[in-house]
Amino acid sequence: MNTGIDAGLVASHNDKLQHHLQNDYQHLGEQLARRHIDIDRVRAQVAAFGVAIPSWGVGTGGTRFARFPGPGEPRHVFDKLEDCGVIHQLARATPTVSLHIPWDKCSDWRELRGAATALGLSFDAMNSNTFSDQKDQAHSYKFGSLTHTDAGTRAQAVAHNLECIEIGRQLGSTALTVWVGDGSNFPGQQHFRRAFDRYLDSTRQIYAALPADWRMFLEHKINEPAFYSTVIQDWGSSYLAATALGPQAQCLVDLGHHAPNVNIEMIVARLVAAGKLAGFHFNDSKYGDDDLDAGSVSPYRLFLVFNELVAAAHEQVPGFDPAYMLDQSHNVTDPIESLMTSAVQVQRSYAQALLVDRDALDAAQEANDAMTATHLLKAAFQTDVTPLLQQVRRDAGGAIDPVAVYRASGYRRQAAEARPAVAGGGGGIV
Ligand SMILES: [Mn+2]
Repeated sequence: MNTGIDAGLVASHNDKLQHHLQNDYQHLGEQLARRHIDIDRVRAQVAAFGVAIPSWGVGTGGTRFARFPGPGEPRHVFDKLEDCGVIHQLARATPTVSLHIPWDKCSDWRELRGAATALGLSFDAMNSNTFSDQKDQAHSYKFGSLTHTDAGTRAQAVAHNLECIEIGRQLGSTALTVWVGDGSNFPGQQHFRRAFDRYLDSTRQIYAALPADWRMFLEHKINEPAFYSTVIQDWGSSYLAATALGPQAQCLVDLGHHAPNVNIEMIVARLVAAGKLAGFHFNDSKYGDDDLDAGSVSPYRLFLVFNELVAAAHEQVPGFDPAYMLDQSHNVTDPIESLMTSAVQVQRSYAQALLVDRDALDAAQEANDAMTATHLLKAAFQTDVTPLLQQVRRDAGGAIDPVAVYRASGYRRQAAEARPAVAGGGGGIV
């Protein structure tokens, strides 16, 4: 088993950058002190922040046109864990991994849990898959799964979700994420109300099997693979379903699953207020797809989402406890580099949102001073918190410049030698 990046290499890279980091951190500290912000307090909050890696993210992704595999792709879940270990070792922001079943099935879950522990990792939400058919499956999901018109197909999809809970229990997970691709491609193809009722009937059976300390995350998506209608197409349908199911069911927001120009931060605020925000799948989008790296196109939107989250924590909204996960497909980059960069981008947005002067913003809102209010947000967003993030990584034993150390390590080249390409490997996107 690969044991990650040589600690000596990390240290020698850090040593070279330490002088600059010290100066930059001190300068940022002075800037923040003028704004009555204690940089060390922010540093401690950012250090406690983590975002989960999706196991499927460490393989090269693709589109419905083609997939161009990269060298050294993980062949199975143990390889995926190794890559997740490297991401966390260098960037120190991703202590958990989210598995997808059956993609990540293995013969010994105890061994897998042990391997994760050895890498300093634990398991986040379990993800079920009823959007593609598996080998030897009795019923096809071509026309749906949990909402299929055929009771046998629905029962098969329910049973798969129950299996995911059982596997997750063995791994120490405490959440199940359910996303279905169910929907229709033609007007008239599906009876909208009946399909939703079938969804509720199926998810009630899954909900009933949840351990008491588990949550069920319902993930909505406006389209794809169904291109005319999807059964859980937006936060409204997701909220209706989560409310019908009960308190352990909440709504997961994937940033790429909305119509263009939708105000996602406002959806977040609504779900926070309703006590129904499960958490996030972070990614970015430009034309409606969700495959771009988090914050690569719209970092301000990501900041505005975190502004709502930090405000909710600041105001101590009861039950506020969102789960954070990346969910993106890496088609042209080394997935490890993309995931480290994205985790740091999410962490950056969180750090920036911590810099918002909440009292001043409250006052500006009460006074209807739109210009001051928006300036307060921009002042936080435009603060370069890079030295703070670097310091947090350094404190935790990570790399000041994770991508540079990763490239210098030769990890991918070694992985390519150790992992001969297999058919059907790689990643996906949900
Ligand atoms: Mn997702």
